[in-house]
Amino acid sequence: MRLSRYFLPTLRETPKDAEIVSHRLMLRAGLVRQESAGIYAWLPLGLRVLNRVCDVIRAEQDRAGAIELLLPTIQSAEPWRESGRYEAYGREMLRITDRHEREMLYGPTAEEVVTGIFRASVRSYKDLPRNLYQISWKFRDEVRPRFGTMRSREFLMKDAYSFDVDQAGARHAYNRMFVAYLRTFAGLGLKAIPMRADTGPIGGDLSHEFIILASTGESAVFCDRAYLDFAIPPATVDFEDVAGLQGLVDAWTSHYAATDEMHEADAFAEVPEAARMAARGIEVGHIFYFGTKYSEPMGARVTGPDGIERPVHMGSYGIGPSRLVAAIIEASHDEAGIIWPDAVAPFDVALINLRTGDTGTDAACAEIQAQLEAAGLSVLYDDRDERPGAKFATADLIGLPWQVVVGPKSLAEGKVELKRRAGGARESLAPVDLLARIRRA
Ligand code: 5CA
Repeated sequence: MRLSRYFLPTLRETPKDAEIVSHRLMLRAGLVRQESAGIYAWLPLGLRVLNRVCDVIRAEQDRAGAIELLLPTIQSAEPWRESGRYEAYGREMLRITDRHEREMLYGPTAEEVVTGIFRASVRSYKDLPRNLYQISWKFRDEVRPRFGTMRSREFLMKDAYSFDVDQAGARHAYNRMFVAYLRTFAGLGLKAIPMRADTGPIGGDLSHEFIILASTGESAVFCDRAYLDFAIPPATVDFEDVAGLQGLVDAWTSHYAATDEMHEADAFAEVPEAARMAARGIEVGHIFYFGTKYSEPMGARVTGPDGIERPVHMGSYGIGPSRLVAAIIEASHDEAGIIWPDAVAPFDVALINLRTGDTGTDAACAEIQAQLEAAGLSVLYDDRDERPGAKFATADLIGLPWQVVVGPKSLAEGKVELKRRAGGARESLAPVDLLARIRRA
């Protein structure tokens, strides 16, 4: 992609009302633009990151056995009345009346819709277990939307819903998602710690929040430092292995870790002092087991192996991709800008032409772009008629993992410069060696 033909409205000034660094950088780097309070447009560069975050989430959901579908964002009030949540949800729910005076709403979550779909088509334990997930926009009329896409009113959510014949099955479903989440956040270059959590309006009695430690996080959290060195389950983990998954979850819940609402000072005091960590964190995922809370009132029942009908056991599992984009920036930036982890970078390489208009430099850049793209790397080629300083600043700001700097002086020696954005290491090498060098990292 040539930058001269792209749409990248970067800002030179630091936006005044943006309180945290990720919000400032998302606006400055042209990832998003605020349309109204807590509502953002995702600009092309931001959308590429958001899509890559969703790709990682999707791959791990699929690996864990969940099945993707897509539910409507505008829902009928009807199933919410059946579950008893229509009144209970309060003013966070955006309520809409259609032209026939029917009560509708913009979904803040989708337990009711998915339970309705399940109820209409599944009758027997033989069709279980199932886990259905979607990645779609939600709306919550937060009293205080803030920190950009970190706490917005409209936000993207991956929400999965599991159905099992009994509690033991539901526990396995919960463990599948627990392990999938560990892999997902690690795949995004983040260290997330599962913490016992309050269940709020979703309900239920078993729940973990996945928290990333960050000084700007909204939640106070308390945990054992040991979690920072825990090994992430490998891609080969067997999601059908009930005991194996339970073992992993037991290990990952064996030390103290709790959010503010669930914190027990006495239990925390038993953690060896050197390992005690009181910090702030960002909630990037939240999983719930709530049994028959929705299936019972909504009549979502299955016949078990004994021929007896019973309400299905459910859980729900959320991740916030639009919040994650901000969280990744909080965890990975410097004074000059964003430092994208390779897995989510909007482009792999920033190709910087130091003398646009110079025939030799232009030709070398075109060749490098073609060579890297043919090998499957994505390249944002800065071919604008700008000073080198401005191009370097843009490249650092938007944080692509690699910068290839091409100018007439080094070209005369048959070389270009390669810079790794993370750490800033530079080396000089022949253009033909670029691909092998980048691949080696
Ligand atoms: N139905 C359940 C799980 S599917 C649910 O709604 N869970 S939740 O309320 O915890 O939200 C799931 C995830 O969505 C959160 O962990 C967070 O990552 C994201 N999220 C929630 N509210 C917001 C918000 N206002 N802005 C951005 N992301 C949010």
